Amino acid sequence: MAVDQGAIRQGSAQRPGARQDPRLDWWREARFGLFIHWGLYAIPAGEWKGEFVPGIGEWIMHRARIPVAEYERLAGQFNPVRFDAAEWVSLARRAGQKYIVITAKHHDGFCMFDSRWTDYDIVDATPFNRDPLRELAAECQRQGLRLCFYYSQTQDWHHPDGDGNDWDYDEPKKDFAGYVESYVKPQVRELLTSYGPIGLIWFDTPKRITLEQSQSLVDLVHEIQPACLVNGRVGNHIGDYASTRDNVIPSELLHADWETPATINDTWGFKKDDHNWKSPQDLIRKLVDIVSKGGNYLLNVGPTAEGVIPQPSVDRLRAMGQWLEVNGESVYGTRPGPLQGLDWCRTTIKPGQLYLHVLDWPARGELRLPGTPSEVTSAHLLADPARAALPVSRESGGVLIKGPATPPDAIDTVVVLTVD
Ligand code: FHN
Repeated sequence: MAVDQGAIRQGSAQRPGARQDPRLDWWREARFGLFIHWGLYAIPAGEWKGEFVPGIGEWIMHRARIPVAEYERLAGQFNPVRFDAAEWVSLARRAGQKYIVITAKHHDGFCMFDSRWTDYDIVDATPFNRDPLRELAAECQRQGLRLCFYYSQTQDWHHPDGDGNDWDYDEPKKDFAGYVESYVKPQVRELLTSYGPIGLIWFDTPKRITLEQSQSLVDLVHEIQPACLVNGRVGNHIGDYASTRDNVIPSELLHADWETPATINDTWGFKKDDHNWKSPQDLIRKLVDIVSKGGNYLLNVGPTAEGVIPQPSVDRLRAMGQWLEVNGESVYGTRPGPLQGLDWCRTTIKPGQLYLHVLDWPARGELRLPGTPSEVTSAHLLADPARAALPVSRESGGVLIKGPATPPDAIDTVVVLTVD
């Protein structure tokens, strides 16, 4: 099937042979990750000088054209004493997420790690004086999750030669190449040498970066940690896998390694006036939809300036974890199933098994499959510990499975079909 180019923004996943790369095995198995956007922007939380600033929270410096000297002062107030790495990692683990991607440096340029290349970081510039990435690295090791870093390689509204700030600095006078060589690369090296094994580096908004610069970042990452993946937003259609546009789920199966980065409400960084939370049903179905098309779901939380993940996010992640606790077998390590494009169901597969995700339970529990490429030898509900067999019969052009009359799971009932 043709790749939905419209949905994919950056990445090389269509590269011939890419699917054979075993470095991606853990990521293909994982299917579900936690994205964390956390930085100084959590202090204004969408409000500047008494005005609510429209748009996503972490863009407040740009949207409100806040001068560097003024924005910098937020660092003196940043003291997230309620931050608890063990709690965050445990939340992700209980949600069924297998990796965490946290903002080491977002577009505002503030470093959430102890960098020796700047004092504009959480250890040197805040009363908090702790390195949360170090604490998360230790907890991820302890609890068995992979830690990954988001790093804004092109936009840096604080650095005089970074891209994007035209209210403090004169864009044409910037030495962007110098910024990449003498700031971005040393920091990427720092991130890959100070925190143990890193699952992936998540670059973003490549904008003006050249192919040579993108390639040199990929090479640098692979030179220091060969197993570390690089997402496609490093720019210029390279990297180990592709990301769709934010919150976009492709309309059809993609023969590629890809992910959807997504929000639970409408912002990435914490915003006190964003209460537009997606329901657990919506989120679980989005996860299943993505996995059935071969992708990963990287779902975001935006902690507060105190270091607390908002309760509505916690509640939703817990609900997802409860569903995955029962149905995870039909998600982790699966590939897209043969039945695509049906409104009422999604399919995923493992060798010898086809998982039918029924979103819209049919009348009388009669599940009619319009034809599968293999012979169905038995069926049972994944949530049924007794694995009681459901009657399976052939009918013209397809298969009929007789399930319970009422939907066992209103969100997604998974029927396991054993196939030849
Ligand atoms: O500009 C960023 C945005 O703040 C956020 O980090 C998202 C996450 O995918 N990426 C960029 C916009 O696509």
